[in-house]
Amino acid sequence: MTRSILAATAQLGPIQRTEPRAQVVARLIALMETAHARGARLVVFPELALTSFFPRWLLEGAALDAFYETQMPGPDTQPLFTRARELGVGFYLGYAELTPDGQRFNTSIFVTPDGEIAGKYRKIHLPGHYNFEDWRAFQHLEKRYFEHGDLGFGVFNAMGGRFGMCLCNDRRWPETFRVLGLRGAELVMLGYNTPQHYPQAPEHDHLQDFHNHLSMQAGAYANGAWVIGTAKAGLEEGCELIGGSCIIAPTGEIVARTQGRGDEVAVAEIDLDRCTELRRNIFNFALHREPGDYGPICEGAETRAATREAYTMADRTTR
Ligand code: CDT
Repeated sequence: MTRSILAATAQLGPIQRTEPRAQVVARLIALMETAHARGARLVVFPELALTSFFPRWLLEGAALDAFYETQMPGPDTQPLFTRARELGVGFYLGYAELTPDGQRFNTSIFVTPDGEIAGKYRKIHLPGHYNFEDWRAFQHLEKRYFEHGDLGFGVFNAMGGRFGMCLCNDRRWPETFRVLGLRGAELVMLGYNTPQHYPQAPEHDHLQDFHNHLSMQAGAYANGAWVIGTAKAGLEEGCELIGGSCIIAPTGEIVARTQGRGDEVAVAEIDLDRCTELRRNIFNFALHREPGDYGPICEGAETRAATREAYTMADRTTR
């Protein structure tokens, strides 16, 4: 039986702050229909795909809560689930999650073609800062608005393959792909919102597209996995976001990519069996990995957790 899936990256152009959820969902459905018309059975949407990238503003109370989903699917997102099921298309979707007990996560889900949520991921590497910093052209308050993801890097069996997820900044960390690779992920799906301007090191602004592809291509190659990375792109509320959404083969080659910074679909056939080209050879983990020499990779977990907690508490006291 072939394990090929025609898959799509479904890039979104900017979402302005006043754009209603229902209108954004209509855009997602239009992208899904375009992908389906081109034969796709799996569609990957961006990170925080239902709203403008709100960590760029200092918000609180109802103004902040308005950006989170308390139900998935909820009234606004149900039409996407319904249409996907009608079309027989699976999808990855990023959104801000507010749980019943008040926890906030930057989340993605993987929905199978029959409409089941097969997997959930909560972002682990949260970039940015906690407090308003007036020297920045725009804020990046992910550390304030989201908790550290508590689900680990899960891998889910569906559609005849093994699927992993991550979100945006996670792709810059080789450990993300390696853990997913060790768990047997054959396709890693991820969405991103990446500003062209990097406030801490503006001399790297021209390298944002390069670093985007460098990270994802390396992650694909070193783990023998397919990767689909999908941007929210374009000029969103004064902040230019990179595009470059793409589908990457286990060899590290980009086999399909978007060309602009608006709503756009790119498709490619993903043969999951091609992962073995790498995993049976150069990256045969059982034969060639040397975990006995990788100790420092996993040291410091408790220190890191304590630092995270202390940092958050220090911020709370100064609010
Ligand atoms: N959304 C997200 O994680 N964006 C980051 C921006 C880094 S600069 C704070 C990224 O890694 O692309």
